[in-house]
Amino acid sequence: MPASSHRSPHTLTEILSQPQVWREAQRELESNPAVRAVITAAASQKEWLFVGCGSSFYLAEAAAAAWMLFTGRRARAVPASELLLFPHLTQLDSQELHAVVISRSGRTSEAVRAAELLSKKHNLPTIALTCAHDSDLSKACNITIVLSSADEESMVMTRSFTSMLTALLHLASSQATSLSLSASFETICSAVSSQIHSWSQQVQSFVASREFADYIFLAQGPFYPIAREAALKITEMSGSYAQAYHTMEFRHGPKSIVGPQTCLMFFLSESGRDAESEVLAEMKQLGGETIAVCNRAAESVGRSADLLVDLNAHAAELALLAPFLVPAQLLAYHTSVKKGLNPDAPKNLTRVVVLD
Ligand code: F1P
Repeated sequence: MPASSHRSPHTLTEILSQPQVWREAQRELESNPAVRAVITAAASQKEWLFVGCGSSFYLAEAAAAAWMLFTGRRARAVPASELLLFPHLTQLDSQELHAVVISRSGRTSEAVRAAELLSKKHNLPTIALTCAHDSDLSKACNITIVLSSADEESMVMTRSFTSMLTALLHLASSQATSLSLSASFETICSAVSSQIHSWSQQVQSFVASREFADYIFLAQGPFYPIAREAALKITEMSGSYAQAYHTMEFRHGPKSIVGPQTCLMFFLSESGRDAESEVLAEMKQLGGETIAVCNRAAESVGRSADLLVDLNAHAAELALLAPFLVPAQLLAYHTSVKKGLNPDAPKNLTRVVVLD
């Protein structure tokens, strides 16, 4: 397929801007007077519900997992549509429940309607997390956190996703007794800033020299929502078929798809790395093309990876969630360009889904 002559002015620029935007968004978060109220609520509320649509739902899933690991409190995530169509499945009757509704635009109809259901019908304290000022979402919530520095022109979510996730991780870590995020934050920003251009070149070369029929993203624990977002990114930007699985689950049937035209991206956690790395080695043996996204990985990981993206930063495990997404965003972008598509204007998509 001829490479496109089109170079997206927005999407790649915004992907590459993430380390700096993470710093700006963090300053914006810290300067928001509403954040103190959120931290106070985080200390008292027993159970948390994170809500979103599309990428913002996978962001909600990552935030819920990290919230439980940081705070020890129950946290879960649902797509806004489930709240609207099957509210009883979400068990909203707990008065100890605190909700966070996530929406880059603050205009997604399902997200706004879910916020209204939570705050007005169920009288639950509801926080809006968005990149837009004066949104319909903020009108439906008690507290609003805006990260306008993380907003983007691109149709798909890239830096808005990682910046809002980082903000939620910081709020969660304010409750943590043992785990700390602040010590890792600047280390992560510096490590990504110094490597992101090299990653982009390595991913572009990897994509240029191969033909893939399908894409598999594998992760465990709090990294699994990152795998789900990665699969959505390459589907949105390049119209490619992609699936996400829990790494160990992939052996139980789905691995039958693996062959030379299968691209498998592994997000290696620290907690489960040994078991996850065994799956990586097995899929390499089966003939798949493998990308390992990791941090300070053992040499054996490098031997099983056709492309190794090692952050190589002294950082807490949960601080890796946002930076691990960057190589997947770059894979999606370079695949789209190679297929002659325009990542800034993906087929069939609108920036916001507004329903009648
Ligand atoms: C949610 C969303 C995006 C998706 C596309 C359409 O937007 O579903 O996740 O990539 O842009 O909208 P938002 O509620 O976060 O603004």
